[in-house]
Amino acid sequence: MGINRNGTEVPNLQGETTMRLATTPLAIAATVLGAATAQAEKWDMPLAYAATNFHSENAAVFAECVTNGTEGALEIVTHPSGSLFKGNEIKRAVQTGQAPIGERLLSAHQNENILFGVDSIPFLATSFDDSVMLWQAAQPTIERILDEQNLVYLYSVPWPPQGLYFKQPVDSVADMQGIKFRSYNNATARMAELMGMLPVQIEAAELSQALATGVAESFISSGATGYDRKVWEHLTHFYEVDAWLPRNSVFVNKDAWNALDEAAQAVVRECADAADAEGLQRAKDYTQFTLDGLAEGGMEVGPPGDQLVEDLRAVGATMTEEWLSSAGDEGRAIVDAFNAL
Ligand code: PCA
Repeated sequence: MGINRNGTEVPNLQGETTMRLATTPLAIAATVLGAATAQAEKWDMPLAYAATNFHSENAAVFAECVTNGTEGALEIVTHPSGSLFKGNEIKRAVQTGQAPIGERLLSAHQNENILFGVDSIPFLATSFDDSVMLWQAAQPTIERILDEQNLVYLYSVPWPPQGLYFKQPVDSVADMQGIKFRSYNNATARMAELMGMLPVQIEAAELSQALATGVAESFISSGATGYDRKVWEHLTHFYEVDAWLPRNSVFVNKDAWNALDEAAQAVVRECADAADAEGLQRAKDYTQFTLDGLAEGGMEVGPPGDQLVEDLRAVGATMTEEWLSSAGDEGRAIVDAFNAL
């Protein structure tokens, strides 16, 4: 037991009894300070994707960086695969303080603010370099929107380019009619509709099961997610469409952030900047590795045929117009700034 500032006995970590009375201001300060350092903060960090996915591995390194950098005063513990909160629950959980920090695909929240969908405009930014530039143009606005939602933005990492998965060869949009299509955000659902498919929103963590049970027969995603979910067990074709590179962003509940002292905040910022850069490199490294993995699993992996490219461009043009008209001046300004880079 120890003594708190009122002179009453409180338990300490050693379970010892300290009969020192905190009578002088200095002693009180020392006792309070001692209590503050002894009371390490632990942050649970929900993640939606597989533990072996590069986003999750990157987040685990970020968590360790913070834990080590603060000498354990702030310990971050990651919870991958939607084990703490599912992907579609994470943002709300962090906003309301049920979780102090989390990672989420913000483009799935386009219904809250259309600008969250800026990374999922078809064929606008289709390479890692373009993805970085588009985010450079968008990040200040996204940070402001998150701030208005009680969230502090930390870092963001792109997924590899998005391609189409099927269980048969597909040469054009005409070949897709009526297929059940797994979506993960507004853009993927809209794309399915425009291509004559039937969208159903499913978490990546539940993708294998959805394919196994026939709830979904097709989807758009990275080679990474197909690889993570071993989709070669159910599907045969991956077309490298390079439609866009959506992002996962990491953010903190603002009250949890404000409760950290400046030194801890500085450590978190430093680790976040490192995670931003290292995550990008991991995404690049994971791209070819996972495409090779799909092929090794028995899938045909390659570019789409000319007719499919043409059909997808038409769908993309419609979606771009729709996004720009609902995103207004702010959306247009981001796209213009990106195009000017
Ligand atoms: N994987 C995630 C989002 C984008 C991606 O490549 C998913 O399919 O849920």
